[in-house]
Amino acid sequence: GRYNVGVVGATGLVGTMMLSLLAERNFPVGTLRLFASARSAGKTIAFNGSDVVVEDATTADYAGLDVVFFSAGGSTSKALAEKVAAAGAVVIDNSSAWRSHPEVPLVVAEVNQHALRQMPKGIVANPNCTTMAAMPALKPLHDAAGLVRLVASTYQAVSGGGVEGVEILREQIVAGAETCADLSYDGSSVDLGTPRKWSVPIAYNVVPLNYVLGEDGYTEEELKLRDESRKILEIPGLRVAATCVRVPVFTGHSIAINVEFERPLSPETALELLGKAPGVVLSDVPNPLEAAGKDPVFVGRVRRDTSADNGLTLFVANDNLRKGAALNAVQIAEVLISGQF
Ligand code: A2P
Ligand code: 11C
Repeated sequence: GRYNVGVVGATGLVGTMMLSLLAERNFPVGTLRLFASARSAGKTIAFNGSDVVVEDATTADYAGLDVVFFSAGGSTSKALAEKVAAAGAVVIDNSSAWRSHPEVPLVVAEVNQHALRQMPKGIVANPNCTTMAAMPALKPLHDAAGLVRLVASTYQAVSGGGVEGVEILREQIVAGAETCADLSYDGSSVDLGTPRKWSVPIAYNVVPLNYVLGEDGYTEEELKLRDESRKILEIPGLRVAATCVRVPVFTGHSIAINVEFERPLSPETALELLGKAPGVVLSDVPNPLEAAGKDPVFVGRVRRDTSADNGLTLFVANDNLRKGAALNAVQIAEVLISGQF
């Protein structure tokens, strides 16, 4: 059969990627409807050769849709997801709005499809792009040795911050292009303009305070990594400490990961497990340019963490718009329509 599909946030980076992937993966789309803010209502977006008119998400009538993807921020999902589910669609939500709700499964396609068996609200949540990059690699290691502690230091691309994040990095790179080598001696020697979105420039720099603070001095992004990892891997007591850093990369979130297990796990065994893990590709030097535009999580630098008992350290890189967001959402839809989970 064919499915009537909606995309809320269709003008955004993730929404645009969802449309590409629906086409690329030949998802059986019947009618496609696109939604965004009132600012975009009336614009047209091409899909499979025809132009689709963007509707105002707030005032639209959602009747007749089977699957609706949301990627228009947490407040839009909080306001609209239940209404859209009540109109009869399964909602696949890419925002943080529903991830911690006990009646909403939080699903990584390769890791915990079985969680889709219980979705009483008709809403399924897609993890944060940072969490997503780690899960396909950590799951087989956890199954083998019992994960107890995770330390993650991230290198996150600006496209995780949407259209605006990409534009800010581009502007600042261009502003500094001619004279950037002067920064070797003095970090204030090049005028990169007034910082926007982040409190300090992102070009030629790194930003270790990516989001607003939550509890204990951790940012919301860092707490998401903790809470989402616990829920997806089903390890409620998992000890997690994360430092989430924005770096001047356009697409591709990378993470330096240190993990501790209940039982010993050698780097050789870990590599063997990772080599056959779905959604994982081994790489000698996993990096965001390798990952951008590709589906898998690239994993490498696997070695013993000599500072811990039963510890390993590894490095992962993944396209934050594809697997990190749109791809996993489309994969969830594919699993749901297959009925096999
Ligand atoms: P719009 O383009 O009309 O602002 P990104 O994070 O990549 O910038 O994309 C955000 C997406 O969320 C866009 O499609 C944007 O639409 C949409 N969006 C933002 N605010 C709202 C809102 N209040 N209602 C519906 N869609 C929204
Ligand atoms: C970032 N991970 O890179 C964020 C974007 O909870 O879905 C996605 C935020 C979220 O900025």
